[in-house]
Amino acid sequence: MPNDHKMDWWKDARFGMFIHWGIYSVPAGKYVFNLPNGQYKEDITQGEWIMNRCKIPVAEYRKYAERFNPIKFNAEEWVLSAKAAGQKYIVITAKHHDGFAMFKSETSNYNIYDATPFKRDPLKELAEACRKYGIKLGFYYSQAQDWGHKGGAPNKYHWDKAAQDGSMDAYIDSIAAPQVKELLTNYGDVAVLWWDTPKDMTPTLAQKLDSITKLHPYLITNNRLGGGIRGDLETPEQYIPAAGYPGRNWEVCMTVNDHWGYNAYDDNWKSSKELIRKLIDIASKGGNFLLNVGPTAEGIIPPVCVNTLKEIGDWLKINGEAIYGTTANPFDYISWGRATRKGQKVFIHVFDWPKNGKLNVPFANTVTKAYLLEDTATMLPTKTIGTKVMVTVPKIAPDKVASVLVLEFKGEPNILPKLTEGATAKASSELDTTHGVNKIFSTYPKDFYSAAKDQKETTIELNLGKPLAVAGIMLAEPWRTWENKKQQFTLSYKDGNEWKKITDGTTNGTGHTEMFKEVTTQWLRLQLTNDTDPPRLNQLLLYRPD
Ligand code: JFZ
Repeated sequence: MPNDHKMDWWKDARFGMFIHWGIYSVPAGKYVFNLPNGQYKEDITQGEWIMNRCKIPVAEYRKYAERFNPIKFNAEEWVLSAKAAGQKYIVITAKHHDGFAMFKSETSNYNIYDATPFKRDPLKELAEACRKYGIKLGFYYSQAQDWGHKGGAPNKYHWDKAAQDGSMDAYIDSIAAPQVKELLTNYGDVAVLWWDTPKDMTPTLAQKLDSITKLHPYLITNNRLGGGIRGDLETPEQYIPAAGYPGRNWEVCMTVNDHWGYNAYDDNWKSSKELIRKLIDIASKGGNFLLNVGPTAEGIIPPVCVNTLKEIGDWLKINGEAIYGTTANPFDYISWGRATRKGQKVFIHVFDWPKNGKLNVPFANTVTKAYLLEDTATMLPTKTIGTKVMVTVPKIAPDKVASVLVLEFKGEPNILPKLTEGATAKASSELDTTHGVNKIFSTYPKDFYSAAKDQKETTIELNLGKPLAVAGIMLAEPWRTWENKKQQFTLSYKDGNEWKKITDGTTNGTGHTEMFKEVTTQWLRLQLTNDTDPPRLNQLLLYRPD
């Protein structure tokens, strides 16, 4: 019997910690290739995929287990770091693609208890610490890819055939299914099961694992089991969907530097400011943020990461009410910030503080109270002017990263319709009827417009129905970060009979949002060029002047 409320805590939580930890933390990103001429070549770019990317034979890779002894591992410290960051749940790699189990498994002795000098079960200790500090615990399990057991996917890419070739059915029956049962029975309440890379997963194989999870009605699973099983949430990786994921629960997973597993050479750390604003952007679109740490082989979360997480937590200590338990931005896009809602409160997260001390919020409701979360005792003057509420705020921004203004209002948000409401479009070519140009108006993320298959460019003309003031555009695109796609775009408006350029640029294939000097027009033209594929667009949104 589906449990409709199982997602409630998860939706309220908004922010979790992802932990990629395994014996791949021993090489810490470095692999030395011995070359025939006695020379050698060093690669320091690796992480949790080192065994695959460096085609390390199984027997050689297993030696990392003999050197894995994380004596500085302290489960309570990890859980308290998550707590200090304001993260409400933890998802840790119980088994990643290398097939090594980070828990005491009766199913395979290729695990941390039996195959390393550590002789402890870190998942047992983490489960206890999570219960003690009220943090939900979830397990990442690589159900398909397993480079350490015969039959693990991807069969056709095995580089150590003698040790890896075998039946995937047998692998699922003898390794994956029994281990998933162990994880869901030996560690108390498991809140989330995070599958990954469903290579070669057929509906039959997926059913073998899905049937186990069905015995746990409160267990949340993601969309990466395969075999057509959608799970409870979408998992955009390393990017924030431009328009969120209307109609689905979704969770952005992201690294703090450029690696999931520990890489001692990667110090391209994102700042707490950047990460706080990503958390706000994600929450303003109704999503969750699963932010990763990659502990060392000693069992230490890199201090720079702990500090950055602490700074995020310090911001949430003051502004958590504007993130936890909120829903998506009720009104139009705001270029100078973002918005979340909780009932009759709307939280305006201001990134760019107004020099003139005036904030114009695009909704026309009666505001009963306006104040800053930083100083809830001081009421701020407001005035409704047409379709906006103007709030007079202090000259100095209370917070350098994001200052939260709270507006308590009456009624349902009374906002102007989207500029694309009632708009029509025509395109120079379409792939087929299911990828017609009208898909650009669909909010369903899987819908997309595509130009005809032999086209590398397309022109889309928009008729807004009447002259409207336009000052921004959002282009949602269907690709993922690692696909490194890009599209050149030029946006123009019709002035009399002449097309005049508004802006142009290049996207990164995962979406592009840009504000520009406002124009009032009924006709817009978007020219898209794509060097590798027919141009595509999931969605197009236009924004009013702020
Ligand atoms: C996967 C893992 O391979 C990676 O190691 C990490 O655990 C991340 C969270 O998830 O990364 C992916 C997942 C999917 C694709 C590529 C990388 N994909 O769909 O191409």
